[in-house]
Amino acid sequence: MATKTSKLTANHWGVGTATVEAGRIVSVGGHHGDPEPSPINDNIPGSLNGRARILRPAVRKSWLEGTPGAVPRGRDGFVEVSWDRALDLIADELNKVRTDHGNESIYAGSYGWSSAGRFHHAQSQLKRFLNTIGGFSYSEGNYSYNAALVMMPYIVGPFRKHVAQATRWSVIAKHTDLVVMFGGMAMRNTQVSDGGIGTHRMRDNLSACAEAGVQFVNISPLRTDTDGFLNAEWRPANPGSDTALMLGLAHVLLSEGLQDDAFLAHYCVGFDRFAEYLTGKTEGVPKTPDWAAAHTGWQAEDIVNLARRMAASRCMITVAAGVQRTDYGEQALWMGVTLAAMLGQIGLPGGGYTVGYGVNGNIGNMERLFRWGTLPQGKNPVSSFIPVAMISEMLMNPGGSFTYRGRKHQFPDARLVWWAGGNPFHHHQNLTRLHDAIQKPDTVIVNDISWTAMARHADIVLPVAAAQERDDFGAGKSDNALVPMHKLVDPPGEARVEYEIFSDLSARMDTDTQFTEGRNADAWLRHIWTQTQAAGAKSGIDLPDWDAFHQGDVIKLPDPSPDQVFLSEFRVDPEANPLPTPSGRIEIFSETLAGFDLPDCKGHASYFPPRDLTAGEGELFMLSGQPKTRLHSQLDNGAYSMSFKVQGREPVLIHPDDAAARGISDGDVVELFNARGRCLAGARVTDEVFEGCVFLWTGAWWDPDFDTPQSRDRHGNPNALTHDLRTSSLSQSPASHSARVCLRRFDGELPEITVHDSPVLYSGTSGDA
Ligand SMILES: Nc1nc2c(c(=O)[nH]1)N[C@H]1C(S)=C(S)[C@@H](COP(=O)(O)OP(=O)(O)OC[C@H]3O[C@@H](n4cnc5c(=O)[nH]c(N)nc54)[C@H](O)[C@@H]3O)O[C@H]1N2
Ligand SMILES: Nc1nc2c(c(=O)[nH]1)N[C@H]1C(S)=C(S)[C@@H](COP(=O)(O)OP(=O)(O)OC[C@H]3O[C@@H](n4cnc5c(=O)[nH]c(N)nc54)[C@H](O)[C@@H]3O)O[C@H]1N2
Ligand SMILES: [Mo]
Repeated sequence: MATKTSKLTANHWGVGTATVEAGRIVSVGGHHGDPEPSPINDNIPGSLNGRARILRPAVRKSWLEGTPGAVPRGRDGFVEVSWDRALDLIADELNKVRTDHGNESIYAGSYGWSSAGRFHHAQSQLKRFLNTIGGFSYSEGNYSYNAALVMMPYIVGPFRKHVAQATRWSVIAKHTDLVVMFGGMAMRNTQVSDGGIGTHRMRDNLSACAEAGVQFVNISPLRTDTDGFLNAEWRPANPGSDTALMLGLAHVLLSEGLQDDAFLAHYCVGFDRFAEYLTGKTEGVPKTPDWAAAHTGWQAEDIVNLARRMAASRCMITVAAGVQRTDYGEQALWMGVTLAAMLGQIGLPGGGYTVGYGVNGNIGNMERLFRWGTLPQGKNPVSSFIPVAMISEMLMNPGGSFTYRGRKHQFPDARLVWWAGGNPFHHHQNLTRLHDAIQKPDTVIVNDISWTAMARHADIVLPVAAAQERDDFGAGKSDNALVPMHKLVDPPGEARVEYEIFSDLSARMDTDTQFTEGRNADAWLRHIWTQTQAAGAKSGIDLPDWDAFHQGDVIKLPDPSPDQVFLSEFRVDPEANPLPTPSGRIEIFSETLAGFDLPDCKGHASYFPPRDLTAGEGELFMLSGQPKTRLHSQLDNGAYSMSFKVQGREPVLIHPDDAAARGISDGDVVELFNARGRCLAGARVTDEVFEGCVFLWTGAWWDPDFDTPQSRDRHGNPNALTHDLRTSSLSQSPASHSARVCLRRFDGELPEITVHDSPVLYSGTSGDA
């Protein structure tokens, strides 16, 4: 009989207890110390053992044959080769590009979430390796809250402080009367926290708020952006209209004299300049409730009533990250701060504003006590970079210029692109354009577990071990748990641990001494753990040695500031604790931003209508938020993710009236289309979505049929339809929530999903010669 063992693992969605039988993971359950473990664990066994697993190094056929353009990337088959051959080819390509074009022609921004684990972090491993050979062009920012990262420092201070120092939910339960949520607070998203989460606390903490009688207003196109137990009032507005709605609320406050003049005078600068815009003195249009109603779909009297209610209560305004992932997403952030400043409760317990509740399961619940040990990435001598969401732009315009944070920069000439631990054919917008753009470089290398759409666009594909196939430890960026991660099984086929791959490659590049520093993976783990122990000791925490830790259970540390109130020190004494803005105050008007003279971000919060609205792209708004059933595109072929698909397609939520108008029933396959692309999806007809909006979850592996018009995606990836314009020329952030689409029932012959199988593979020895 096969032996059965049970061991610990860690993922971005939490701690798992895995059962292994006969060398295979058969199930992953929750950990006993977690009140609400994530069912995303159920994706692990099926996906890691799935048909799309990459088992051997592979090289794109036409590229290997020396006719790289014969079949475009993404459509070609692959020849499986030996590790030696694959690594020799990579070493040759690296040397060629360095000699002919310099290291800045290596683009290794390699954005993506990869998997949990302090040491085996794909992107860090790749960057550390490339830094030993002279560096690479990199990317700045992320796809999550980039507009906030760039914008908040100008008006309040660094965004990462906002989330680390977010007012705790326990404080809200005690002090707050009313939480007004732009973009809601989706419980499904709080399954996840970057690097891992030891305890899912959100449901308990929000339940305490509900029990204490805190009222919630959910201003979001999706009712389920708050869970039923909160009894939130659901007040949807047109997507992209949050700034207009907030301006309407601000207009009511000002015209009824409900604003806090003392707060605006002591703690803020520039309210008067903003007020001129609000009242129409500048630009000629007063932002009255009637004006706001026309943009948002609200009734003017509801705007008046909500504004009065907010002024009469201890009120917390929240803006979800999703809201800044829209056209001009910076403005909703700035307007949220402006509105909260007018109410004058910033820095008071349970009042003010927060950006980012719900981005992960820890924000407002927990913060890390000290910095965990980490694999140093070394120094990158190359200074050329792009804002992360300009990938297609960069590939299409080598040497072209772009604006970012008020300055002009130049795109590198990316000849070699290397991705490890991310999937741009999941995360980027307008995928048919990315498909065209990725044809440009000379060489594309991808490390991944499975044959994702990105791996299919590579010239050289390296099969890597998954988190469950290597020893490590998990410790989330904003979490308090240290989790032993066990190698549960061997990697399948010839897949290898990335550290070993880069060690071998660095030997070929003569940089192995720098890359390994004489350590193997086990020695690194012990080294990083020793650093963690030392950091713990400084905070008065005594951690066991590596062996005792790794053989033991999860270690949980306390929240360093369980009564945290965001900006309370500033409120108490703004002279002694100024904000890190030019004025030291909240900048309702920013001279710096005004000085950049940008068309799409002025000196104060301003409303710009979403772009697709005027472009006539389609009659419905398409939202594409994070899926409940997986993390982004990871393990999409696993059991939990698959169990929600409709006839194999990703579900799209459609309002009953929008469905009826198009003869669509629940369970039908539908086609979404616009000027950029099209995809199939499975209809879920529900009144949980605002009329006029459809909601298609992100993360279905892109499965284009190149023989159909616009290379129709068979599976339901929203980025077949989204535009890849950025939020603004200030931050160049992705604006994936702003898309317009058309919708119809699909009555044609249903194509098979092909992306959950491997691409065409030619067996290897010919390529090995
Ligand atoms: N339309 C639309 N698009 C969006 C969003 C949206 O709301 N709407 N959301 C955006 C957001 S917020 C984000 S953060 C991005 C997420 O975008 P990504 O982070 O790129 O998405 P993931 O699916 O997590 O990709 C991680 C990849 O790493 C691989 N992987 C896992 N472990 C390892 C490992 O150890 N080594 C290697 N080499 N690979 C590994 C996985 O198989 C997977 O292919 O998507 C963005 N895209
Ligand atoms: N299960 C699961 N959890 C996750 C992730 C995952 O992939 N799976 N990903 C994690 C990551 S990387 C991130 S960044 C966070 C993202 O966290 P968020 O950015 O908060 O999540 P989203 O789902 O993109 O958006 C939240 C909601 O905003 C609403 N929304 C969209 N546009 C607008 C608008 O214009 N106005 C208003 N008022 N509302 C709007 C949508 O209804 C959407 O449900 O989630 C994290 N959590
Ligand atoms: Mo994200």
